Amino acid sequence: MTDLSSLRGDFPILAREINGKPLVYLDSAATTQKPQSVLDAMDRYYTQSNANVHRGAHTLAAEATDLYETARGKVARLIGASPSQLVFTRGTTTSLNHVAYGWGLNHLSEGDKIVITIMEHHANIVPWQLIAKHTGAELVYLELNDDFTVDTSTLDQVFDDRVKVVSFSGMSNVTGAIGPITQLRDAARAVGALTVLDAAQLVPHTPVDVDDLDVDFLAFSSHKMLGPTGIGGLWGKRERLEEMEPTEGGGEMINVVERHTSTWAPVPHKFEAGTPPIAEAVGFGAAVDYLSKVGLEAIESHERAITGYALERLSEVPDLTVYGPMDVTKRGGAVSFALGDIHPHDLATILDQDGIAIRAGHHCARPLMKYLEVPATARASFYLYNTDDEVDKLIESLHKARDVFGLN
Ligand code: 7TS
Repeated sequence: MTDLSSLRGDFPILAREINGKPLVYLDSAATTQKPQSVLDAMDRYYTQSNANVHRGAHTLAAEATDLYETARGKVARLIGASPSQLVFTRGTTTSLNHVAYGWGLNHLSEGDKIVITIMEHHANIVPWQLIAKHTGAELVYLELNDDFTVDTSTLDQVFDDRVKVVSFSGMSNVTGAIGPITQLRDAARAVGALTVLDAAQLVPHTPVDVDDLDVDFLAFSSHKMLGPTGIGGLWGKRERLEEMEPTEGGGEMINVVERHTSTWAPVPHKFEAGTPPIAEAVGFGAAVDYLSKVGLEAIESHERAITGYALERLSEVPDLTVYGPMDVTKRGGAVSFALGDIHPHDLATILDQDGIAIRAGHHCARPLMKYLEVPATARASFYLYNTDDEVDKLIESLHKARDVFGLN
């Protein structure tokens, strides 16, 4: 395993105590903690260079614009993309809504099919439900295999020339299962459909190159990859972004505005109406610098090792069920589980007394919960700053919970 323990000191919050115990932060699938370099970059921006971007000729405006566009370049480079195809959005949710409303609304009609999977986050379900309602297109789900990976045995039945868009997660935020990206992309392409990849849990954890992925759109969030909230990315193939309508109108996104008509600024600005999140972009750029310095390969290898260790230790806990692949090559570091009949919220509360932060609930994936026939799960999720020692503390606390709830 790549030893990344020395970098814990870069994250000030990890020195915190919760309920008199050292914080064990196992909720990075929800949002990650931020290194000092990200906090400093944002602070520096506000103390030294704050101004609005793309307007005005004064020095600060030029500096702010330069910092904003430099950040775009950094984020684009991380995914092997051209900055001119990288739109800054509020995050994955907004990115997927841009695609649904900007592309789907104008390209789908009655009889068309939108294919998604049952393991999607609500951000990749609800926008498509709305577009299906607007256009008369049908929303079709792919289901799961026994090991929680997407069942691709039905592709021949589902994929016909009515399928126009296939939108799916690169990695489930609940089960950790990695999506069958190549298979779904090829099946989509064979029927002339486009592919939209929800990469919220992929870009932070594994090297991503848009040329290799060869999907049409890719959506991700800064706050899940050490950056601030309020910003994320939407990458798209050039022709797709060109044919996509803007979903928000206003300043920054126009070329010429007449009384009754307007023309658009070139992509990506066409999709960035209004004053953008400038300090957030700067922080996002600093987060990318940090991730690049550590290396996505090293991060992936560290997470795979710690997830493998966690799965091994969890399987020693009586009455514990893991909802997700047990094979670490088929999954990432979000590990959902149930402990006997203890409600996940009660479990999370007990663990919090030991300073351990896990998430409990439906994880914005209610259709998946229904499919798994559970109301909720407990979820521990790992990132580059987590250690085996923290896994041991989680296991110890789970044994304690068994005592408290009389499972022993
Ligand atoms: N898609 C996936 C796979 C996600 O995990 C999330 C957020 C989103 C989309 C939405 O991202 P946002 O940044 O726009 O909110 N997932 C979670 C989670 O698992 N717990 O809290 C947020």
